[in-house]
This record gives sequence, structure tokens and C-alpha cells, in this order.
Amino acid sequence: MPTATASWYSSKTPKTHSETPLRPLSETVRDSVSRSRPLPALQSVSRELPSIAARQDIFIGNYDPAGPGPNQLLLNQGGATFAVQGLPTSASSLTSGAQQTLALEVSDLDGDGDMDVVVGHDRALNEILVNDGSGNFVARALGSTTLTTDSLAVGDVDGDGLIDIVEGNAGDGEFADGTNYLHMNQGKYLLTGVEPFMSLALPSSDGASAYTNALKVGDVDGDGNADIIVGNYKNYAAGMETQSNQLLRNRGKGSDGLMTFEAEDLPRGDAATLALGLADVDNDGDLDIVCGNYDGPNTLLKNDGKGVFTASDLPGRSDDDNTNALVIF
Ligand SMILES: [Ca+2]
Ligand SMILES: [Ca+2]
Ligand SMILES: [Ca+2]
Ligand SMILES: [Ca+2]
Repeated sequence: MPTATASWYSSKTPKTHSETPLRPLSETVRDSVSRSRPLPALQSVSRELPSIAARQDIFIGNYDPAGPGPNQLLLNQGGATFAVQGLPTSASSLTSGAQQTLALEVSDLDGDGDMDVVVGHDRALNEILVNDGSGNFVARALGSTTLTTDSLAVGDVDGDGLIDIVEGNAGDGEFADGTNYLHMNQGKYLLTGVEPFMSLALPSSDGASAYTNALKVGDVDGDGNADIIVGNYKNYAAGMETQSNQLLRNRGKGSDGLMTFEAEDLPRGDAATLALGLADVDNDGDLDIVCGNYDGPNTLLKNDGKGVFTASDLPGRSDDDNTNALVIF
């Protein structure tokens, strides 16, 4: 079972990293992607509240089109001094220790009190970096596809108390569409030869694969099951038409024992979304969605409490603004 707190060093450091099974209401992590020149992913590995922050470490995902550069973990030594921590040999097909990284997430995947890392790559196997509790990591492949993973999200989607991973993809060629996946954590296999996750291809409301750039996980309809919000850019298979953003309602396990999702379009989701926010924006007790768009105005989708959303434009954006990232705080 995941613990309420986790740190890089489960027993050696006093710092506390808050982590919840579902994504918090207030998101502090960005999803940042560019179309032709992917931006490096950069994410703070700590999620402490400012009042209890001790030493915030930094995990940096690098991308070099000319040749994969190594990702970096910078451990805060105090006083804003950082030490570079070695990372393991990549489990992907790329050069040892090197990746072309587009997306990152951190979570205590094995519930042992330390933070593990999920790494999404460009056209290579994705990876999890399992923390052994002393700040050293073991790399394992995540899933079996080599799509372009532009977005990741974590949360207990299947409700077993273990943190699962949602992977948002484009295809394995430049500007190709891809299928998204849910990787369900099997709990005890992160450091063994057994496949640690059970992978499930996620549905799409129109049956088409997509170019997904943003993901959020949260229970938007109040049934206790974590739902998935999918932010899509263009549908290349359909001639660069925008593809609607989608809500994947989590219906739990079907009679076959497999997780079941019902995909439906979200309103005003045809503006080529590159970033999502999920928080209770209007303070009525349910999760609302903010879409950062490439085309058209950015939008707020207000939730009626049952996961039915009403869209309105957000102010302050000109037609030339191509929104790539947003945070709600
Ligand atoms: Ca862990
Ligand atoms: Ca789970
Ligand atoms: Ca739900
Ligand atoms: Ca709300």
C-alpha cells in the first residue's frame, strides 16, 4: 500500500514528500511540449508544501535531437547546492544512460516510502526508475511500445491502493497518431523480472488514435473511481483535424475482470489542447478542467458534479498565443 509520505531516502532524511493516490486538487506540475522541437521535461521531484519544505531535489529530462543526452537527478545538499546523482543504465533501446525525454512523473510506486520516477521518451520504450531507498535507481521498461510519450499522469486508477500510470502518446513517427495506455501497478514486481505493470490500451470516443499532449487523473463524477482527462492536439490520420478532448469515465472492472472506460467528448475540446489543469476552480466541491489550447481561446470546463461540463472562454489570450503549459494554484 502506498504510504502518505515518501522521500528519496526512506530512512535517512527528515524531509517529507506528500503524495496522494489520486492527483491533488491543486496541480503544480506542468505539461510542456512543442510541436517540432520537443522541450526538455523538467520537474521538481518534491511536492512539499512551502511551509514544510526542506530540500527540494530536481529531476531533469533532457532531449537532444542530435543524440540522446543523459537525464539528471540533482540532489539538494542544502543552501541551494546540488549534487549530481548517477542514474542507471537506460532500460530502453537508446544508448546506455541516455534518453530523449518528453515527460516525467514522480510517485512512490512501490509504497516503500521513497520516490520513484516515471520517464516518457520520444519513440523509445518508456521507463520507471525504481528507488532502492538509498537514492540509487534501477531502470525497468514500462509497457512494450515505442510511441512518442508527450504526457504522463499518476493515480490509483483501478482502486487497489497502488499508484498506476497513464501514458499519453503520439505515434512512433513524426506527427503520427498513437494509442494511450493505462499501466496498472501489480505491486510487488518493480524489482523482479516479472512485468510490474498490466497494460491496457485506452479507448477513444471516436475510435481513432490521437496525438495526446496532456493528461489528468481525478474523480470528476463523484463515483469514487478515478477518471482520466485526455487533452488532444491534432488528428494526423484525419488530415490534421483537431480531435476533441475526452473524458474517460472509469466504470471499474467489468465481468471479464478488466477495467472498463467509457470515452466521451468534452465540450470545446477541438482547439488543439496542449495543457490541462484539474482543480475545483469554482469551489463547489467538484473538479473542473482548464484547457490550454494551441488554437482559439483557452477554456474553463465547469463540472456539474456528475462529470458533465459547461465550457466558457478564459480571458486574456490573443489569437497568436499558443498555450503550451498551465498550472492551477
Ligand atoms: Ca518507492
Ligand atoms: Ca492501482
Ligand atoms: Ca469517477
Ligand atoms: Ca468545481
